[in-house]
Amino acid sequence: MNKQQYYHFLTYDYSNYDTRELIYNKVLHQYHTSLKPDASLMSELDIARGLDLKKLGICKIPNISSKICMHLKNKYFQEPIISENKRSILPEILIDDPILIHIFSDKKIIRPIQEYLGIFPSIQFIASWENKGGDHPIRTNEMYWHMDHHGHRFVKVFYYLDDVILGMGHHQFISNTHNQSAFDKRLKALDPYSLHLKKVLTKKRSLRGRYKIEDDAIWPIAKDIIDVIGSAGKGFAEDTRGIHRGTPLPPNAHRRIIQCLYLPIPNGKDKRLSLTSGEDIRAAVQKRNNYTNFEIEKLFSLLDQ
Ligand SMILES: O=C(O)CCC(=O)C(=O)O
Ligand SMILES: [Fe+2]
Repeated sequence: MNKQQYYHFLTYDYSNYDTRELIYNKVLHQYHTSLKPDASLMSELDIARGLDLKKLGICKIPNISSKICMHLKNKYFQEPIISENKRSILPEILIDDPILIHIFSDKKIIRPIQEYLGIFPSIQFIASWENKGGDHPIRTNEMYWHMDHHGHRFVKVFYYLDDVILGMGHHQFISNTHNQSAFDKRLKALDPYSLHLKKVLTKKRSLRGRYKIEDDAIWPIAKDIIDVIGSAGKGFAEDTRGIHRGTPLPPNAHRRIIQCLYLPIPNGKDKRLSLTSGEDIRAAVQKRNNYTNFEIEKLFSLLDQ
């Protein structure tokens, strides 16, 4: 396998989970041992959150303040969105924002993710967008049940910038669908009623963005849906290899959000950015979080290539 085929295998291949897991662990061994999770550097809460990620695929993280949310909304979402249903800010712009870098480099997020991934994470990109409800509900692709493909294991951290109550574009995640091996076993145990769901998932795994899962197909596992609601500043971390979606918004409702993707190892797929503010921001993040040189290097390694 060349490098590209190998990345593709880890990111998209559903046929052999065990081989994926084996390769993943082999690659982790190539990193410096100090980047592995170390209980002495973690609070009990960090460890518990890492375990939630492992078990459920989602965990709580500390919220950001409403003042910061207001600042970010004023900075990036001044212009009202009129005709579109979704507006995104360019990742190239966001990656240059020291406030966002500090938010997403905080050890209270990083340590649980490290615990889950088995290695200190790297930031792949930062994203931010606004969803707006229209008179005729138009659903973006992310408003259908789906899974993301950024590698064998990865984490997205989200912060709502607006208050989000049920039905106002809240995010949903189906717990314990992120680990393919466990999920497949669970689907098997649901037989015979899950036959349709299994067919639908197989189709989604191979056709990905070219196929939309019908909402009702997920009923056999609907009891495990986690609805994420909260005030502006609400944060959560999720392995979005699990089944998730944003929900459609009613007319004129808005939901603004910031998000960061963390990878354990490169995936050869996502765009690379450069951190133009460079050394200063690195030094500030390192100092604030007490990161070692290896850690700070790993945190920003994907951004600078
Ligand atoms: O908008 C949402 O809540 C879902 C977004 C999503 O699917 C993603 O960021 O991967
Ligand atoms: Fe997604």
